[in-house]
Amino acid sequence: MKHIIRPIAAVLLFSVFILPATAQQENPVKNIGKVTTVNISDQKVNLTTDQNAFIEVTVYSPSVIRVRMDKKKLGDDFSYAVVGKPKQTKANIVQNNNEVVITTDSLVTRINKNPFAVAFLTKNGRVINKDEEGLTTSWIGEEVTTYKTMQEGERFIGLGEKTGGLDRRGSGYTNWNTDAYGYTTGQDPLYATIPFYIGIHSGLNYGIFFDNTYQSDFNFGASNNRFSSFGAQGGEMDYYFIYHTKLPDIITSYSDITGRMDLPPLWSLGYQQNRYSYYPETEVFRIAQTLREKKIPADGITLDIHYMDAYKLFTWNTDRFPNPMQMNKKLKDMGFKTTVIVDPGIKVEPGYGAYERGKKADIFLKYPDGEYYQGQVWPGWTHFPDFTSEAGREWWKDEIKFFANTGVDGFWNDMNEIATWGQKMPNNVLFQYDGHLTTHKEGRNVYGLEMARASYEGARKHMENKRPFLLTRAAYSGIQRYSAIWTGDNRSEDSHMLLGIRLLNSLGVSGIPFSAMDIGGFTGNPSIPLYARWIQLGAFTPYFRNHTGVNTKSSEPWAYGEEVTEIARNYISLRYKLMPYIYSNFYEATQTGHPLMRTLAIDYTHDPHVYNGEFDSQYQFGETFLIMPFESGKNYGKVYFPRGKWYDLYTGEVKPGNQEEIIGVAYNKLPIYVKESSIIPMQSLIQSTSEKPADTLTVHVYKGDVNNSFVYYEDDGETYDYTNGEYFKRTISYDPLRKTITFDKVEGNYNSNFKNIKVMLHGFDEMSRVKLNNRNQSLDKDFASFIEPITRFDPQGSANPKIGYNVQSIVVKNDKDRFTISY
Ligand code: NBV
Repeated sequence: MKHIIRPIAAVLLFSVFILPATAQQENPVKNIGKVTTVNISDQKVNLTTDQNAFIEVTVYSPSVIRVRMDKKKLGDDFSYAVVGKPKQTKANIVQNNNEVVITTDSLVTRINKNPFAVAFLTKNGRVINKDEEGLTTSWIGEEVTTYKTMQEGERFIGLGEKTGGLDRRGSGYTNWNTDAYGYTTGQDPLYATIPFYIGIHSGLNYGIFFDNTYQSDFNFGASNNRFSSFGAQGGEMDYYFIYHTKLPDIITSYSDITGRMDLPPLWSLGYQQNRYSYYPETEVFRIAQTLREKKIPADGITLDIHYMDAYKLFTWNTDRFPNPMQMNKKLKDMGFKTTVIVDPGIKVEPGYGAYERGKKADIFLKYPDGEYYQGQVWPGWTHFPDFTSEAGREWWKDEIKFFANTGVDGFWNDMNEIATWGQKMPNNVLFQYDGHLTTHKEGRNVYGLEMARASYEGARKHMENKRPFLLTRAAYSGIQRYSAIWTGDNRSEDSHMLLGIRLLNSLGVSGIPFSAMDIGGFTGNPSIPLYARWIQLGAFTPYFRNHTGVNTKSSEPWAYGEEVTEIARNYISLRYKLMPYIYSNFYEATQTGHPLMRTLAIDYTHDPHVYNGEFDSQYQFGETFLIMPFESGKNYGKVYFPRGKWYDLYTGEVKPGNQEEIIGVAYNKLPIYVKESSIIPMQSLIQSTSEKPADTLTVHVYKGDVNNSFVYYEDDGETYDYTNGEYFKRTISYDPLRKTITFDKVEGNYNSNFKNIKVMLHGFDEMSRVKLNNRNQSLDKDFASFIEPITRFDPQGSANPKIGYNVQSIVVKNDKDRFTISY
């Protein structure tokens, strides 16, 4: 009996004392609630809810809707990322008892009133994306999260510098800029915060940019089968929803909001030789000289922290670099530009100039009691300029003059997460946040962005009409306006080379076209084949820099033996020959935000193969080249050819699209294919971009079944004169139905480097003549060759056949007027 009475008593006790208490307990998750007031004005709807939430939905453009929410009145509309303003847009906004409906030319936004929930639909009623109606938006303390219904088969790409596969479905990510020395291939977070992703399902695609600089978290169905979500530890829920039928247009709209890159200096697209660190000056010259002697084209030398006096910023170690101005001048005469590293930490040392000047200007980060924050990094205890204050940035801009005065052309912003020897930085450090005083919790993720901004603006201020080059490790959305980004301290491993490709591809879909990884790996030493493969791939990354850590083997292209030297020379040379193509693609990035490294998801969004882990590191370099990044040491491997036709770069052999294939992979050749109908402008080999190429531009045209066009762009590559019309731009188009290749009339006042254009025809039938503007012209026999044979495979030297194949060509004048070649 006793054992029955006991449980009954327990149940009674539970219901009397515990249950009512439970029922009265407040729900720790505070939901946004049901709409109580609606205010419609022009392109905007303001709402409040019974839970005292304030909401604002703004039509930014026909394809972009911004949603802001807070559990108090919305604050000042301030963002470090956003530069785009709402465009005057025709929007029809109506309401009834249950909902508010906003209709634009491209989508329908339905705001449900009870509970508040948003759904975005196509004009014919298909759900693109909608709030999870049970969860919608809620707060746990200060943490705010919006939950979206997981759509059938939904995939997620983007979010910037995030490890893992291309498709992020099933994973969760955190944004908290972190010094991730020697990170693993699955580590998260890394250095940069780009809270923008693209959702893809059932033939639809959309983007979401969540503009909040607190630590943010994204869940794409990680450990849950109900929703995708995004949220932050504090601040407003503030997101931009972007819908376009074509994925590249989503990237363009995102870059309308957060800005696009400026044209980079041409030299920054050449090969850059780095190490931690080249010193003294004689060593720098040895490297520069050897690159020239070995005929390995190069444009940049980078100086890492050892150029400074005891790691003190804005100083030179004069034993190692007695006359930096003279050195930089000499390097320039050899065709090299100098980039220096800049760290944010200023050594606390009475008498040290930058420290004294910083104190005087009172621009360092402070604790709430007014004392300067000190963190430990290279020079020992240091203060950090507050780049989130106008005064801090102005101070830095003046300091930058120190380098500009010695002929430095590039500024490499390191350790700006902020890195303090891998230690946690205290949260009570205050950030000015430009008039919105806040703590480390909100300031950290934009520190790198604002440091890059100050460096960029400083360089612009002191370099007159010359374009500076900027590189940064930490970042937030919008970084593309100021700087290129590199993926920090990777490892010399095959998996890191492939991860690096995916990181750069992901940065590319996230609005950052100018990116890099340390070629060869930063920690450890690559094997010979790995180094060879990596340098080949490096030639097809936007910023091409070879870099390695402090205690590692030398990583110059000749450090891995004669054969690798030849491989490196081949691919670096190919990059230089491709410069007109690459530069034109950068021009495209400045206009549309489209990246150079294009994951196949950009152009083949709804082809499931693209997301298959076997193929998800494949990418296009520009829209033309299909690059197959293989691990080193593989003799064959499986690749996927998306729809269309693909030409083998080396043999001209055509591969049909829409199929998987096992291909042979040679150690000395990176598998590269050219898309049908491609138009590729190339120039003669030069050893640095300061050298003028020969006066004929070669334009390769590959026969295909689809129309294609390419915007060719040229300017001085150095100044801002292009903003005054000093450029040379024309569209080149290929029409297979009409059988024409047309060079449009040139726009701009710049005189091209090229007097002639040689058009090389790939895959076309043998023809005896073509017509140039209706006049017959005969064709020449020609040989298309992109790389040289390697000695090992060519012991007899020139006796061995060159790598390439026969084509036909025609040379025409580079006339500024429109002209057509028809066949
Ligand atoms: O300045 C030294 C290194 C630099 O070479 C590297 O590229 C950065 O990511 N820097 C980090 C400082 C810390 C190295 C352990």
